[in-house]
Amino acid sequence: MTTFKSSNSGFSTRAIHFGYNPAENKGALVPPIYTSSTYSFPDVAYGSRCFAGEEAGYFYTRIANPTLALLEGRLASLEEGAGAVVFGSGMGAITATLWSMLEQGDEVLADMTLYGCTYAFLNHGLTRFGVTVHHVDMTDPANVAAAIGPKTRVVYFETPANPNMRLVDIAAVAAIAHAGGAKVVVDNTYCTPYLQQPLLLGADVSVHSMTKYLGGHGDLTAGAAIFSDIELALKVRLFGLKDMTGAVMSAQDAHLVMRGLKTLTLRMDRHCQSAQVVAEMLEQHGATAVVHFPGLPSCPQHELAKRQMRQFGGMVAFELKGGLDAGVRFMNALKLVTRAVSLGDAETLAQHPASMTHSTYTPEERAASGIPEGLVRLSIGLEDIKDVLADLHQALDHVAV
Ligand code: 4LM
Repeated sequence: MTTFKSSNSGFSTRAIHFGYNPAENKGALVPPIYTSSTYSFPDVAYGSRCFAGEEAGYFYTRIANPTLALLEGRLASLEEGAGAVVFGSGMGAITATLWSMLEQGDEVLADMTLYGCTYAFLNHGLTRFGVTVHHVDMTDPANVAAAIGPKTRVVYFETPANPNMRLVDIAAVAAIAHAGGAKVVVDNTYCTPYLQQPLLLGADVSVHSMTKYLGGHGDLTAGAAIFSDIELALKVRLFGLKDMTGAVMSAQDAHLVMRGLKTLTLRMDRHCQSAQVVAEMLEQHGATAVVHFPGLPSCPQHELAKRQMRQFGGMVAFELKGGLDAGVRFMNALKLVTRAVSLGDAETLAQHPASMTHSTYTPEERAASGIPEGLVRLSIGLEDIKDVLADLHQALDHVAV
């Protein structure tokens, strides 16, 4: 693959240019979108060699496509991986990766807090196929050391975790996992490669929902897995993607993600800046009981966040003193801030994890996972901060009456 303006360039430069040379594409500034699902073979022998993996050519888009390959190269470069595979959704990336890494009888050690559908896949999906899943509180790496066993193949976590913003020390947990013979998969969706680089801290795989910040505009669903080991990347492509899930990404969406990547650093800087302002306002407001944001000095993991993240992200979670009832009244009073799931869009979004993104847990499981029923989650967008603050204030006033 062409690595024009490649490895020595800065992050933003690679996000815009990596792997593409207009001179090789009739001068086109924007890479072409290859919509072809299939590819012609000059003769049978060539096609056979492609299928046997002896020839690197394209033959069917569910396995590889030039537009997807450009995005994959760019993502691997941004997170310093050996390779990447893209998918039709974040759940496609997570399921294809784990299907490829696990066999019947294996065990997964997962953090206690995970995005609802990941939790469901682990506990209601993989367990039906002879994989055992244990959850521990990974905010303390000692819990990982205590729970890891000879059958643990994968240690899995999100940091910050969706929705309660708890952090996991990637380097510490990766060292423990590797000493125990397990591989580490980190969901880096909340941070993006710009804010956090799990592979450089020792993780083996970094998974993303590109539906969020990487796409950045709420107009596509996509996922990615970035690998430190190219052999594992190949296995996930040829088994997890091709045979197990078929969760292929569309070339048009790959084009949109690459368009989003061009402004990733600018958008993330703004998301992070505004989220800090919102978190500080909420913490000082009399109606809130607790605010979860790693950029607050009051956050018990603030020092870890400073060490592991470039900035503190665009997500804020909080509980009101009035609990669930107050949270519902607050959300219903919002005018500019949009009541919607998902995150990382230009629009500021508010959602209620217990009844929406984390309704795949039972109430008892939510309680054990540190997800309070009254928790409200905000994805801070790119609007003028004064307008976001004004809307949050008027909704908080509504709760007070
Ligand atoms: C949400 N999240 O939270 P796709 N990993 C993380 C996520 O937050 C999500 C996925 C994977 C939300 C969706 C409704 C940390 C999704 C799954 O939706 O399959 O691209 O990503 O609001």
